[in-house]
Amino acid sequence: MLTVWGHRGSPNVQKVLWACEELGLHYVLKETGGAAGGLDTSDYLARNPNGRVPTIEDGGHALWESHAILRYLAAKDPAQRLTSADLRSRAVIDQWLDWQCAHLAPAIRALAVLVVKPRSTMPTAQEIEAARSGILPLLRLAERELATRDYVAGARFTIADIPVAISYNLWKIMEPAWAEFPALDAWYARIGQRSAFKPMSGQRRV
Ligand SMILES: N[C@@H](CCC(=O)N[C@@H](CS)C(=O)NCC(=O)O)C(=O)O
Repeated sequence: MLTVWGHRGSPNVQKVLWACEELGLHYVLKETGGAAGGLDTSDYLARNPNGRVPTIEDGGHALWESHAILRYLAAKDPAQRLTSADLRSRAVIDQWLDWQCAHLAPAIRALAVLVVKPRSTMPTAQEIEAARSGILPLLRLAERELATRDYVAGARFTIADIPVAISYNLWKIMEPAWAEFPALDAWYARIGQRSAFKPMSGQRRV
């Protein structure tokens, strides 16, 4: 049995829960972080010295960092449904996982701290424009790529789709009227058909 520590409001936890659902894994979610707290206990820090969620434990082996967890779960699946046994195809999946983590997620977060997270002051129009200008080139890149294929890393759904979709969901929550990305919207609608998408259902969706 797999144990996941985290809470459903966390985008990084959502990635892991979504992958578990895709793979049909039985797991227990131990509510941690967010309103549940518990990230600073010695028990939790022994499993995850970084003190963040998600963390998993599988057969006594603890692992943290959401993308490391996605890679682990996908690689462990004998059928390799969410990854590829082919070295180059797997490297492309890794490329998009790293792109989301290094570029897209920080850009989205920069806007979220202005318009979603509680703040004592209203953000200025210039602050919002600056944050948008960090996101839009990245989404335009993704738009061009997704105009050429059905999924982020190729012709089928893989773990590369999960973080990008979670970031795109946050973008759509923050900018619901933005209509510049038809290929991204079509891909997101395609992904929304997946029954394993339900870990996201605690979040507002487009
Ligand atoms: N790079 C880490 C980031 C982990 C992270 O920052 N998690 C956030 C939630 S998304 C967290 O633990 N925040 C404290 C909390 O939720 O209480 C990962 O991908 O797992």
